[in-house]
Amino acid sequence: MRTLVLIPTYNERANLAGIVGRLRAAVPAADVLVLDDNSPDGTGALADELAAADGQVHVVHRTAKQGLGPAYLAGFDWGLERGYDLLVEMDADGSHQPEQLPALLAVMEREPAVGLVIGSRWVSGGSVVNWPRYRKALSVGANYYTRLLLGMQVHDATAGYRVYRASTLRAMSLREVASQGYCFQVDLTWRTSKDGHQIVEVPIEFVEREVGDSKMSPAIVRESLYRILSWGAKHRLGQARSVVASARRGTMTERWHSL
Ligand SMILES: Nc1nc2c(ncn2[C@@H]2O[C@H](COP(=O)(O)OP(=O)(O)O)[C@@H](O)[C@H]2O)c(=O)[nH]1
Ligand SMILES: [Mg+2]
Repeated sequence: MRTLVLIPTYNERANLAGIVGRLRAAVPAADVLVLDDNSPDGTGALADELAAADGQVHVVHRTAKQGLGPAYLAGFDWGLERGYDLLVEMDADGSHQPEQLPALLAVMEREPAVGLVIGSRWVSGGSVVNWPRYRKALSVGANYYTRLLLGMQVHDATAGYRVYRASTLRAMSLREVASQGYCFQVDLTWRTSKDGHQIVEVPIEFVEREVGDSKMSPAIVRESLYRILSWGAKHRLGQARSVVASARRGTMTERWHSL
């Protein structure tokens, strides 16, 4: 299956060559697309050099930092237009180990019904290395909050290491996706689940970056809290309405039988 690995970057000059090299060695058949948001540190120029040296590496230059969501949406468009079968999301900072990608891809090869494979930190066998306590709490808390509101049986809905089957993305109204920050991951997991596609979680070891800075910010956390709450409120309200409707139907049936 033709595979495209999407790597969003913002100020990842110190990490990019290493991660692309490891990826090309681990999964030589996969093509790579770097999605750079005009990083001030020159990551885009470095990506151009990598692309010039390797025909399987490509770059999309975006004009400004607009968040992970819009960058990935541009990458999906690029990949779907070119007929890739599998679209992979992977961070540039080494947290997602390219050597673990074959295990994720193997599920797609083996199970045609699966629409999304998530590299999961929070299933048995998954782990996180070198994360400060507050980051671990944030991730565990975000996943608990997501499960409470949306009721999905996914343990790591915020995970950024994942493989989409092209058909999953084609069936989705990607134009409607407004999430900018990391809640983009929950947004697409929720859409995938509502569309009835099977989601499989494969345990991964997530290793915190050693070089460069995280782009996580209070604004990203606020956006997640707000958007997930609004999806959850709508979902739970819908559930409540259908319970009331079926209770009413039950009452009507009882009345009918009592006549
Ligand atoms: N293109 C683009 N990439 C981004 C943006 N924000 C984060 N990234 C990339 O997304 C990946 C994950 O970001 P990171 O800061 O490591 O998040 P963390 O692992 O949650 O701390 C990295 O490859 C970043 O360079 C953005 O606004 N635009
Ligand atoms: Mg990171």
